[in-house]
Amino acid sequence: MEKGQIQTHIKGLGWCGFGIGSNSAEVDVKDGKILRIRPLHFDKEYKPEEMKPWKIKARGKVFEPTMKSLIPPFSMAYKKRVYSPNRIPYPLKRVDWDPEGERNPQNRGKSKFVRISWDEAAELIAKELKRVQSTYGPCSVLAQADGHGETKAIHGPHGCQTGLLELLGGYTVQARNPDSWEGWYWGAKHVWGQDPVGQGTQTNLWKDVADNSEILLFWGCDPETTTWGWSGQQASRLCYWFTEIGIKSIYVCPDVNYGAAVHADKWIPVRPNTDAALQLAIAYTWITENTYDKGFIETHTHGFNQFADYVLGKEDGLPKTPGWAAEICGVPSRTIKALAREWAARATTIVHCNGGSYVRAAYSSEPGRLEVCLLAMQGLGKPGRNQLKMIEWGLFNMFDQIPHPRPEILPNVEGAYHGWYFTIPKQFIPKTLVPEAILRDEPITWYGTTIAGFPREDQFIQYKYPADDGGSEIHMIWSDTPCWTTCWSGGNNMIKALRSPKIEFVVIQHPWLENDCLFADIILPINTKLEEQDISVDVFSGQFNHIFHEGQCIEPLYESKSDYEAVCEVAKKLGLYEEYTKGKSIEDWIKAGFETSGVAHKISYEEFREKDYYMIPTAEGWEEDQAGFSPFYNEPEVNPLQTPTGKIEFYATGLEEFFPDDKERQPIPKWIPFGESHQESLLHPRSEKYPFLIVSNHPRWRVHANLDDVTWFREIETCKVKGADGYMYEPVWINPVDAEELGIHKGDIVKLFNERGYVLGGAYITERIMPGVVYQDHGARIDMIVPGESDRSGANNLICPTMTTSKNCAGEVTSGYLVGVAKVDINELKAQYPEAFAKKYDPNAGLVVDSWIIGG
Ligand SMILES: Nc1nc2c(c(=O)[nH]1)N[C@H]1C(S)=C(S)[C@@H](COP(=O)(O)OP(=O)(O)OC[C@H]3O[C@@H](n4cnc5c(=O)[nH]c(N)nc54)[C@H](O)[C@@H]3O)O[C@H]1N2
Ligand SMILES: Nc1nc2c(c(=O)[nH]1)N[C@H]1C(S)=C(S)[C@@H](COP(=O)(O)OP(=O)(O)OC[C@H]3O[C@@H](n4cnc5c(=O)[nH]c(N)nc54)[C@H](O)[C@@H]3O)O[C@H]1N2
Ligand SMILES: [Mo]
Repeated sequence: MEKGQIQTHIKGLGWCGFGIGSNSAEVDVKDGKILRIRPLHFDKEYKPEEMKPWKIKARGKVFEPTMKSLIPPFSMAYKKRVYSPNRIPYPLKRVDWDPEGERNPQNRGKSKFVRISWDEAAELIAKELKRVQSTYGPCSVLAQADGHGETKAIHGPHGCQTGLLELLGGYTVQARNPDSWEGWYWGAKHVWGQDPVGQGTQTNLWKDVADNSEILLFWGCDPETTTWGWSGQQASRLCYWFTEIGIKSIYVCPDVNYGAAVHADKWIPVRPNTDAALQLAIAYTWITENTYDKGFIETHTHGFNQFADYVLGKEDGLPKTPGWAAEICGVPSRTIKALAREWAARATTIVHCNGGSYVRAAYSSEPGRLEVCLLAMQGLGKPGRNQLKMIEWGLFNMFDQIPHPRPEILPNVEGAYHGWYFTIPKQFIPKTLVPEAILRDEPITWYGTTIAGFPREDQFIQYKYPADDGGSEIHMIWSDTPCWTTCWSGGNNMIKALRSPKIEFVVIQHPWLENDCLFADIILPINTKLEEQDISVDVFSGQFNHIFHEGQCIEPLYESKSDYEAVCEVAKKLGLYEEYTKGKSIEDWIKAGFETSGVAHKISYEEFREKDYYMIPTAEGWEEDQAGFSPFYNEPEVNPLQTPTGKIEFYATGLEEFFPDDKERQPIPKWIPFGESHQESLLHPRSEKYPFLIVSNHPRWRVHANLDDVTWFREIETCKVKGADGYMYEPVWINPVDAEELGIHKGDIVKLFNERGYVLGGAYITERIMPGVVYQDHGARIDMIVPGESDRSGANNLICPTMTTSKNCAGEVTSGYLVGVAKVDINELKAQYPEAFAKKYDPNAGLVVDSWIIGG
């Protein structure tokens, strides 16, 4: 390569992970440095007639894919993450962790790290693995190996260690919760038998909506934000087009989110996690005004009468009128009635990305299943009346059901993939229950594997930790997903667990020094995908399915290696290198990935490598596939649902059979403001002390824990608010009415608090958030003031409820809970905790690595 010459590589850049969810991009490299990242022009190597682009024609207009990839906007800034000053440069060991002497678990998150060599790190890990497994049994090692991240196949991003642990005789896995869709999983699944939104029946819905819908209800949906790191810009284009062809967009959410700001014809503000009351009042209006589909209820549903009795107040003496709901949810009763009437009169489809925070709040099973009940009351599957998913087209088993035209081939990279596969070894712990499992001395139990895609019946099976035959307590953690603290429910509790003396060794592999990494004993420096060669597919972006080879753009930075290579180092020390790698080189793995991808009969490997990508043409006749639930709508007997009755169950027969006494998830969906598990409602006396409901959305300027240190974003005022002390605080949106009452001004440093601790933020005063509600995105890099108690960066998951969705539902609760809000005197805090505030800080990148490395 001559100096000054530009070299270009295709890379899949998205953050879903698992080797899918990539949006193909091109990376220009000059003199060994990344120059820029830009879309891939599909027509560089393929002619449109080879790709057979689909076209949706409706109301005199046409919607079709573009000839370039619609990459997520975050991708374009990714070089800032690659070159972040927070990259972990070399292997590190916690200074006061001595495997031969004092381990000082209580100092995790407090003490600093020293540099060690790869050789020493791998040797220490191998030794500890052998010691822990021979002392306590194979299951005593917990693999935290789930999570989203860079879309890698050969190199990770999550679960490379599980392959090696299997060779060592077993491990415990942290089972990935159905995080994105808890409410659908624990609730709706018992009504329509299928997994969450979009994982059911989604065939040809874009076409159905374009042809038949008159109203789109964006219910807890922000199609402009949740696509920025995910499926790219197609959702945005589609929303503009739906407006262009005359479909009305109504947004139901506590904030004028970024989608509402540009697409909404109407915004209906609703208080966080009060959707169930609003939904019940809509049902009430339809029942009392006789505007629901009685024929459909008769032939397609089960248990409507019991539901109607509850709605009308015959069961509990409390009719769920619009007036009743208005008090609870903040939507005026006239608006509720108007919404109900419009919905009944005009073909309405509900649009989600994954459902918004109310499917991840206390008792989220209830609004989740109430939505399906409402859809059923208007004839689910009738033309224009469906539930439409706006991201992740093509995830998991949705492949046949994606709303863009039926693909001819669904390419995959299974043959090259090294990550965890959503299978469970002998012992597992749901992610939400990991702190409890560590902190409690007695065994714990729960229902269901908690893994997305598992059948409804699995929720009736009770599991246990430590598992009965061959299980054991965990004593070591090996994580490649070090963001439990800032992404899950009750992070402060996880901090306590990570400091437990039961956990003798914590090894973490990660590219950046952040979040749970600070609690490790050994840290391995991982590189980004731009530093490695790989193979990837795009089945996700709603354009064309395609598969591509990913070239190595730059040399690995510092001493970093890929997740896979890092595990290889440990495997070598254990004498398992050949077995772990199956004797294959990276080139061999790429070939294996190609050969099993499903396209090998279409293009030779040589041609694939020469062109670097293969575009899969759209299947002929895709328009004929029936839309969404219309097969069920048209012939319910021929196409039954996977519920016990095969019908939509207003009265869930499975719940009646297995949990007859569960007050928090009864056979009929209910409005549950508070109960045994949660008291997170304005109707509960706790709200006197903590009078605000917090909305903690998926971050506009991050993907969860990813990207918090991207310089280009941090200068945007909804990304960070610069405090008077120069620190970049995570914004807290406060309505002007509340701000005045609290004496808070724009830019003030504030704290959000409850019994579980407090986090700071920077006040952003705006009418885009409704009164009584504050909004702070989730996922900020933690910056502890007192570990386990307080945090400066605004990592609000630290203070969200530790209790799961409800007693028998092990889901996360991460939004829509109670907090107090107050202005903070930062100088007072600084005087109180001088050490915490003395850490090295760069406003462009947050806390810097050197503040954690001795001699760094
Ligand atoms: N408050 C609040 N909390 C929520 C939610 C909410 O709505 N509100 N939503 C929930 C939802 S839906 C989800 S999906 C979860 C997300 O939770 P996770 O999926 O756990 O979070 P991520 O930050 O996407 O990714 C996990 C970690 O992987 C790291 N990573 C990325 N690429 C690589 C790699 O190549 N190698 C290694 N070793 N590490 C890598 C990231 O830096 C990050 O630390 O959060 C949940 N938490
Ligand atoms: N930029 C970015 N994009 C992402 C992600 C990310 O972290 N960052 N994460 C990805 C992942 S893993 C997932 S699961 C999806 C999530 O996709 P979603 O579940 O759709 O995302 P959320 O941000 O949780 O919620 C969307 C909107 O719901 C509204 N909302 C919040 N609380 C309530 C409530 O109580 N009631 C009602 N009616 N509305 C409410 C807010 O307006 C919010 O903007 O996004 C994906 N895309
Ligand atoms: Mo998610």
